[in-house]
Amino acid sequence: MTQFPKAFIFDLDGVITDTAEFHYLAWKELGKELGVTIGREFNEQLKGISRMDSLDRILGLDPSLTDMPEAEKEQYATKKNEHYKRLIETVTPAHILPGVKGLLEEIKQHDIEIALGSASKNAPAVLKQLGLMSYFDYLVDAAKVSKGKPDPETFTTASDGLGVAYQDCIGIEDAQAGVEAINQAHMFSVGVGELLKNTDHKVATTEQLDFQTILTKYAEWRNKKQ
Ligand code: B16
Ligand code: MG
Repeated sequence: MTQFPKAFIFDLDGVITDTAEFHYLAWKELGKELGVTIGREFNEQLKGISRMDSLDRILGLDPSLTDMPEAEKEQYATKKNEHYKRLIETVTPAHILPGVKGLLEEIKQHDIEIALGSASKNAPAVLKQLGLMSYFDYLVDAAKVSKGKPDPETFTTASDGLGVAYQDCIGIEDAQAGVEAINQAHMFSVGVGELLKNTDHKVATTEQLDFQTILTKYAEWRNKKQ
């Protein structure tokens, strides 16, 4: 029997849109104040990582900053977020990554539910700017979970919110921590990015996210589990 999924859970940054660039610009701006240089290569490490964990990694670049008191860290994190919020005001539907809108349409046409599983507290604002809010049946952002990716909580909270069993869900991620989170939630993992490991299905770019191919691979995965 062909197995159909009941829900898709999308990561935001790197899957639906490339907010990583805005996070990068905002951290870079903060870096100037802290006296640390944040390069593009280093920024790769911050993808999918929470705001505070990202700040900790940045402070780790300069030994004189590593024991900064929590209250001061909060102030810097807030400052970065202020920069970031100003930058995302420029986000429009043109910033949706290629292939994503078509995939969302196809999922909806098949009466499959859609949730967001993002580590960003700004996720609802970004979805609104992109004009995609109406596609989503349930949103999980950092405000709803206590443990970030690679912990499975982001994805299990999404499927619990939709009332769907974990094995009936497909998660889509661009960060290794996110792929691990999906796998640990016992869901089918789709990875966007050639370097990702341990995915159940992998594509190089969002343009290659093909609904029928994902469904076929998912059905094979389910049949193997039985
Ligand atoms: P915020 P995702 C993540 O989004 C970003 O990849 C990561 O760079 C960012 O630090 C994190 O959200 C928190 O974002 O500061 O807006 O709460 O990939 O999980 O959608
Ligand atoms: Mg991501």
